[in-house]
Amino acid sequence: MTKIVEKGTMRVFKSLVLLFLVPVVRGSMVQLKNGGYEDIVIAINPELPEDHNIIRNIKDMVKEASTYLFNATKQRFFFKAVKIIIPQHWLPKSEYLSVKTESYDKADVIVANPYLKYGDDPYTLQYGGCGEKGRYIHFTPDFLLNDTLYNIYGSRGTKVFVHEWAHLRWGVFDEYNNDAPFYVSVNSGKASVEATRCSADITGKYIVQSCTGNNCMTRECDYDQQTKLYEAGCKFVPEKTQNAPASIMYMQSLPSVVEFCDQSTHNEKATNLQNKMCNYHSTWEVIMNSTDFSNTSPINSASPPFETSFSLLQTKDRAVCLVLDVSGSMAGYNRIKHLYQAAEIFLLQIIEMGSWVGIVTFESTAQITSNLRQIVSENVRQDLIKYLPKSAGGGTNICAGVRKGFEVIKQKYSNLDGSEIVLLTDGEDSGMSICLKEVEDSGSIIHTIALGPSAAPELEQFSDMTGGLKFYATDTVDSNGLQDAFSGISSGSGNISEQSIQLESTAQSVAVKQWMNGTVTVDSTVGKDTFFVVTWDRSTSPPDILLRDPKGKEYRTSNFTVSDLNLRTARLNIAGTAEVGDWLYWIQNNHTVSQVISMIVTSRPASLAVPPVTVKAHMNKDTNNFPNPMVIYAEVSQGFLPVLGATVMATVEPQTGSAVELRLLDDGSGADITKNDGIYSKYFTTFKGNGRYNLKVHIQGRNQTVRLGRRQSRALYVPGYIENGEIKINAPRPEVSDDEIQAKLGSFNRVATGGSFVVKNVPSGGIIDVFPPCKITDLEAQFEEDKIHLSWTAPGNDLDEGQADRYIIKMSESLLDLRNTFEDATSVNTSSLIPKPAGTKESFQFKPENVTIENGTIIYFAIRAIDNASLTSEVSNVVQAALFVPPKESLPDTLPTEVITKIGDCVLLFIF
Ligand SMILES: [Ca+2]
Ligand SMILES: [Ca+2]
Repeated sequence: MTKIVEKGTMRVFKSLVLLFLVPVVRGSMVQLKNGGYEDIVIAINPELPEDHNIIRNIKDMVKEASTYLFNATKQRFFFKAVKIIIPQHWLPKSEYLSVKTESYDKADVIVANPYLKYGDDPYTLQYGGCGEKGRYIHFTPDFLLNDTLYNIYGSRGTKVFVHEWAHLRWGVFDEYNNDAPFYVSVNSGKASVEATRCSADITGKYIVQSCTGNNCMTRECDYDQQTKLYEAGCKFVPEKTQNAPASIMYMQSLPSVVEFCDQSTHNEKATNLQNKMCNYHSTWEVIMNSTDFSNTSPINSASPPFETSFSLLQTKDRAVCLVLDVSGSMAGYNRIKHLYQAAEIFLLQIIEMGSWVGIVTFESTAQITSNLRQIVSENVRQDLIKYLPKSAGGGTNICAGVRKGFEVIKQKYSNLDGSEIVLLTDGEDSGMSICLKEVEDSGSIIHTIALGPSAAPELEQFSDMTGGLKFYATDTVDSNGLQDAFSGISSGSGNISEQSIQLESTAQSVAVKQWMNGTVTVDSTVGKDTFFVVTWDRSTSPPDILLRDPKGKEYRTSNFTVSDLNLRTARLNIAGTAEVGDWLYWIQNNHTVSQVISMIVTSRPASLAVPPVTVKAHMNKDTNNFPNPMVIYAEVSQGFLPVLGATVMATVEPQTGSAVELRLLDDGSGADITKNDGIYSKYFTTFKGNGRYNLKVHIQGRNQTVRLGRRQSRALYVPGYIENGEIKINAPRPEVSDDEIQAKLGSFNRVATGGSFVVKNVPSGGIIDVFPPCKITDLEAQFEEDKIHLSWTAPGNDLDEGQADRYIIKMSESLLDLRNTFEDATSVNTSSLIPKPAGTKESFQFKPENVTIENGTIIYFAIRAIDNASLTSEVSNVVQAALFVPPKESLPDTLPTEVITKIGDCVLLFIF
């Protein structure tokens, strides 16, 4: 009886897991209408010098790609309308429109220099699961301008853009693998080493090249006696003329390649990310599963029904109006004081120089308290804070506030395009819907901050419709919710060198005469405009503060500026560039009762030349239905380079109940799809009820932290071609020395808010276990003499948290049998195997029974974990253990020694 119930639960969960994979749009505003993609945003980085060839080549690329996409998707999709965002400093032209709600930060495609010149590989930042949308496509200006790169990536439009678009839009993965370029295959009893590729019909030779100066030699690859695969440096060089039409996700540059691998052409044995992430399904099957596919039908036409149209939008000065709720409820819980403290941080420390700011307050009616003013000096900032509200009373009329905010923007601009409203409210307002349409059509971006448990549930709609940010702050004083929300509203223009960066935001309740002590590291990438802010919540005078810089210079309470309005904030602005290193602080509560003390530190980049370390944190979706799990991501980078080895702690604060702390990992297990890519991930399952939740992350890097190059989901850099029997090797991909890409970053501190999300359908009362262990994605297998050695990262009881109860390991001679009918495969005796806590490396050795291991033996393995509620994880990645004895005469003499002459970017090979 119980068993049946369990099985039922499992089935429900399985379907939920599928639901969970439905892609979410974040940032992107792309719409799909009758097969045509509209509102694609391509943004040019504000640092790039004016060059109209960039615009011309973007247009050519997308137009060409539209036809190619149309054919590759069997007359289903094309690119209909594209917006290109042009930097503010480029000379204005009459045909440029102004940006509305589009921004660099939310663009689908960005054009930006690589940081540290490490090549022009186009790539898509993609770290969700199979079928989930990517973040953005990155093209370098060089890639768009330098036509000689055609030999390497193929034509921009017909090839590369479609390859990257498939990553971005449909969540498919690469079918090559630079980390595992070869695998062993057995065909009709004969074992061979094959290049990781799709389809397997693509022909070529295995070539290794060595160069002295301009003289290069090539020969066929030898086997590596250790790995039993080809030697290091061996490359699969394809024939230029092929019959195989697939696949775009493998080698888009081959002239014959015009299709995605489908069920019939797919190579499920290839050791690539597509197979691992998408359960050995082809890219075309994943595309057919997308909502894009189910929402469209093929178009009866030989070419796309419309040529791609382009509009050019130019960025202008940032204009922001704070629209602040001062209704009666704001008087409770010290809300109006917290609002003041937080808005003051925004005006004095966050909003960028040159921006325009106005202030509106509202209750039943709305009032302009400060007209729109440009931040041209510290004096303007100091002036503006005088107009922040200090008292509350009256009803709540959100629409009145927003309309007044629009009025303020129109003091400078004839329309609202590209302006921003920061809307803060704690109240319910049933009348909000009357201005919904007005807000949607306004052209203004609305960032919303919901304060306390009663803020209008429709509030987030304003953000969703206009592409604004969403924040939620509780009244819990020691979570700094409001300050973090205001600190998170920096410009989305991509002008990172102007932006304020949060180094610390921490608070705690401190008993009478007790201390709050801590360290904040100022790293060399920041240090300009550094502020240390101490707030407290009860006493009328500040606590005793001692702050010591890395050189020993001390700052005391008397060095801090304390407002005489009893606003419970003490602020220190460090002149010039703050000293790099550890800043230590000691703050004593000298009040007669315990009170909450907080320390907030912000700074700006130290120089234009060195990009600062930045953090972007977010959940995998904005709204979640229980019991779907969620995933927390934090992307830590310097420029476009991932930052590795950082300690990343996420704090998730629910509307009711205490906050949950989780450590995010970049180890390629559980929710983290790629190891060492600077994307730190973790499942979130500890739901504490329905309503809003708030995400914040703390990042700490200690000396071991390094930066490292290369992103996944790139267009393949083709090593060369064989054309008419002649081997043409491309210039090797520009490699960066280890020193450059593994620079020591030193220590650093960062805090980032991940905004808010909403959870629904959490049952009231106790929650039964609904989460199985997560899918194991890093199973590895090896023969060790007559034994098999398996290793993987332990999942938990609930996805990647806790500890599983037991493992089931199965083996088969067929990869797909393990995926499709795991239960029917031969079991491995795991009675001696007890799961370790989630995240621990597991290792298991055994002697397979009834198997003769000889040359050409390939056995596939897969594993599932079961928790103490008998919930079973999905089937893991399937791995092979292959015994392959390379032929003795592995260096054939059929390919003679060759001399190569370098001509331009291409290398010609003459065979004598
Ligand atoms: Ca990662
Ligand atoms: Ca569980």
